[in-house]
Amino acid sequence: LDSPVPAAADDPALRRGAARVLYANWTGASTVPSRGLYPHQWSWDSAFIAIGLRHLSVRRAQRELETLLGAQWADGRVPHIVFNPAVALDAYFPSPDFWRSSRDGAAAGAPEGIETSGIVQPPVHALAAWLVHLADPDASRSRGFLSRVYPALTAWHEYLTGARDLGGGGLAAVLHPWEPGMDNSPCWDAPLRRIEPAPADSYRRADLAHGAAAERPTDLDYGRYVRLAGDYRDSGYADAGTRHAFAVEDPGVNALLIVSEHALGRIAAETGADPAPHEERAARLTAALVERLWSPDDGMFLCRDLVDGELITERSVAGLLPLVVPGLPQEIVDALAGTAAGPGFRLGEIPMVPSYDLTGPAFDPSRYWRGPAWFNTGWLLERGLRGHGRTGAADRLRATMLTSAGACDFAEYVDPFTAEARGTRDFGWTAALTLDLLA
Ligand code: 9WN
Repeated sequence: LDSPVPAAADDPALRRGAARVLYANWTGASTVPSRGLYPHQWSWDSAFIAIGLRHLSVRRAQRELETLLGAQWADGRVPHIVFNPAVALDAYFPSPDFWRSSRDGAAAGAPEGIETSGIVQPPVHALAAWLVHLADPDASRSRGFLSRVYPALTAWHEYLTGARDLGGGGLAAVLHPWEPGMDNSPCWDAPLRRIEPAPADSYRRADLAHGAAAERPTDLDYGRYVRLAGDYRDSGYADAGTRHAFAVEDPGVNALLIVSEHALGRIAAETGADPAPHEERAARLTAALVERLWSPDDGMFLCRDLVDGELITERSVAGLLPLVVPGLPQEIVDALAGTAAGPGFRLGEIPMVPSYDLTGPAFDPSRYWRGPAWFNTGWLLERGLRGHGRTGAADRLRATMLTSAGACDFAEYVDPFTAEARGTRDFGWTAALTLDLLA
């Protein structure tokens, strides 16, 4: 796997196609993941999109992140959706009248005058801000970009490592399957079984108007998503002093937090602040990640269910994402690379890395986060492999991702065996990360 392969040749048509998607999805202050299915701003999408946009317009990439951070709550949380008031309420569910952030989130410091969701998504933002800065440091400095985003990013990480350390072991917990961004991952099947679904007639899904039912979460999943989100809202979006029916420590979320914490250290140094607290926090998080979520028997990280305290035995791509973390013990890096190349994920053998173990009982090559391959996780693995000196494997993955992205019209996700398009097309982060891989 580590034998070098030629890097994919530059492909002007692919570059133009990816740029076209990003221009078409730009709304004036941010980018929608998809014009039809996701017509608002999403948190981790915007971070990945900024990483691609920096190759088209550094100014736009900065704006993308600043718009998102403009909707940050006073308690530090960055909401997973920032709603566009010009979009019809029934275009996406759950809509602003479900979350009621400016009213029900007031105690947690939701902003007035902007409607958002009340949950979060993985913290890719500080990494994105740093990469946007690197694209043109002079332009970044002349606008004071990093100085302006640094306090918001610091407050965001303090929220995750403070209010969200619900397990008390030093990791950030997620409270809803939408928070880790991998909505219907088989990892959530067991924790979700405890949740009474909301009545089917109490809400209306909007996603099925834009996507095949066989490629989306089920109605039973949605009933549970709605119950959990509604209960969180009804608690005033309180993290402490309330019993959470769903609370999980996810290795993907925490790996991204660590990488972003390292980026925050770089941002601190660049803006004249002290990087040491960030490097120390990154080190503490890394130790906690290994201590709480590493499974030597599986050769990968697992999720921990904080309701029963146990590790969840399902193996998803989230458990490989800590490969992006610098400074992991070498035997863990070796084991992760071995697991990625093994029968569960077949890195280097099939075109794309699946979202879930190919040999697992819940594997489905078409249904969302239960098997299809996604470009953001592929991009992270590519970066992780490269960062740990596994250049041949990284080059190979990069080449197959680029071939797949063009052939699938920048699909949201693809069948991992055939790279056939699944989900929506002209998807923001697929286009953005293609541009980044081409750069
Ligand atoms: C719920 C926007 C988002 C991504 C998530 C992906 C999907 C939303 C949905 O779309 O989730 O947040 O309606 O299915 O799972 O990762 O951020 O692209």
